[in-house]
Amino acid sequence: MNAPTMEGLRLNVPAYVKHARLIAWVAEIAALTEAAEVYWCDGSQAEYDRLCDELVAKGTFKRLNPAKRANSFLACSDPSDVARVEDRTFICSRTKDEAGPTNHWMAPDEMRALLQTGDQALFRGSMKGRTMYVVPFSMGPLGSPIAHIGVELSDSAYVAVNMRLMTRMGKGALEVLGDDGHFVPCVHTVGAPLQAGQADSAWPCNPSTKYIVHYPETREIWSYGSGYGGNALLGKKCFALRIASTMGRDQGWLAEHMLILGVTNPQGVKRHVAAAFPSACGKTNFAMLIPPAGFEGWKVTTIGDDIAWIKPGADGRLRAINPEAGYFGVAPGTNTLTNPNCMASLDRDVIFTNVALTDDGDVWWEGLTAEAPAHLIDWQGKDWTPHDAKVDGRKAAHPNARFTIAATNNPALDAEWDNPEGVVIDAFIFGGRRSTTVPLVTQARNWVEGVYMAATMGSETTAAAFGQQGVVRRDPFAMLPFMGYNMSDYFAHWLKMGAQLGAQAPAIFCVNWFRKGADGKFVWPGYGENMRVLAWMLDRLDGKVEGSDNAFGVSPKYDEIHWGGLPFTHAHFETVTHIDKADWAAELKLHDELFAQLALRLPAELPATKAAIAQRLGL
Ligand code: SAT
Ligand code: MN
Repeated sequence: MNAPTMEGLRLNVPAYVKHARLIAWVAEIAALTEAAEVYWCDGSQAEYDRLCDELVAKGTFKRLNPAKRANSFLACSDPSDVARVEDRTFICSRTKDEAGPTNHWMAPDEMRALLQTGDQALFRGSMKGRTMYVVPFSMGPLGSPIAHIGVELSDSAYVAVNMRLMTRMGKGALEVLGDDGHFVPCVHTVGAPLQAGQADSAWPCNPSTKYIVHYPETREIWSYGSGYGGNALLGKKCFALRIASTMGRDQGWLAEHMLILGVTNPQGVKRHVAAAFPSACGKTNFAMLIPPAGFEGWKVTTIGDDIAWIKPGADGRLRAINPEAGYFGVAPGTNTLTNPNCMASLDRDVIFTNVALTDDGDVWWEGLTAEAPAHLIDWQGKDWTPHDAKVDGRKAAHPNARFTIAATNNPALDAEWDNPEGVVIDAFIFGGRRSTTVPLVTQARNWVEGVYMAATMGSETTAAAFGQQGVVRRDPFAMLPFMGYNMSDYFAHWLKMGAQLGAQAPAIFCVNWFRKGADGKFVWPGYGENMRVLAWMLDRLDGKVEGSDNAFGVSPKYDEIHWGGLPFTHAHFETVTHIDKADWAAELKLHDELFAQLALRLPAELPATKAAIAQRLGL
């Protein structure tokens, strides 16, 4: 039953593919899944255009009005398939302890029986009637010493075209792989086999059964039943975070849920920072920030908007690359005020997913314009008018609607974004979405305090994942949904990296753009105005400002922030920076809960840091 039989199936291996192990694996998966056809992606523009045309013909894509948005498409998903499915995500390490208490775990053999080897295994025959696309990709600049190669086998052409925008996909990646290179095998099926003569749906998926599975020891990914985002574009969260985090632990580097940006001052001095925020907390906006009035001559440039791979260089300093080559960003809320660079990036060559369609063949989402168009087709294909929003709050675009674009669309793209050596990281920033408690910005006094801040980070949940929204959950390092191993071991890995870096270690800051006033409204204006906080951090690196010591680190004095052009009073400042003793007493209890959950392998430095904070608060 396990032996792959190749009767009747041609593998269509292109002449340039010489990697015997790769070919054998493709044959094995094609046999297991009973794919009707195998197609090897070369990553060319002609191939992309052809696959997009096919997706239009199938009804998965609508071509947008080229006069409005050249070469762009809209896909609308099945209503059951709109976000990452965290409760269906598994880390199948040898033991449960290695996955840790924050991950779902199943024994590898048990999972393999369920997916691959059992008589009723889900992948058996799962690609019937479908083409299996072989999608080779490089995470990181081709040939970079920080980059790694993956190959995704997927029965979704939507995945293939998205992967071309999101990664360095095709022949180039295979060239790097050579005839014996290591690659991370990624198997993906929408889990909707077609019987002979059965009509396909526009968004095939399995509405009831989904599995997003990682085997950290063998570095494999198996994804079943979803066609959406991080569930299906396996280079992203599955490889670049969950599998790569374990590679980083074993090999002495970091795979982080971080944007990377460059910031250049008017004197031409450039710094780089990497910043971690949970999904849908404005990482893309921060990475594309346009400095506000009062910051003439400053420039912010994007290296990455979601993921960073970071390794110590020969000089002992940390160097980072963006393993991705595109952005899969949240559309709702994006507009010419919140993110002008992003809007410019969306002019052409975009794949939109789950936004609304306008009557003139363009797209719309909540927050794009102050007033909604009089009529739209919503993301579920239904007529929509502003009246619908008033009556029952029905949204035209799904709150987790996305755009996919190549990084090269971004007018603020950093000149070094494709540099195989990466960029030197001067500072790390950690930020959650918190209406209360956490100040606008604080700097950790040392690496251990910084690791504490990152480890205990909390955030209010968003639509990026299935489940209740707006509840605070601990999201250590913004990695909770993306950790490939035991969270406590990950904290220990960070502490060890810091000890090795010594004086070369980047500074660590904690930020919160989301504090609300008594009226329930955000107090800090955010977006481009975040430049003011960024500038204070750079001043700290340069030793230009002393800040003021508090229980939780070092925060700016009011006068240390450049306020020019922004009416932000002392009272406003107090609202977003105030450290309230009662709030913090409650907060530290929540840190305790996290530490209790992670107690088994928790590094002693963390409870010790908590005790020091409690003492400073006089608790
Ligand atoms: O995981 S996705 O790529 O779908 C988006 C996210 O959660 O950041
Ligand atoms: Mn993300």
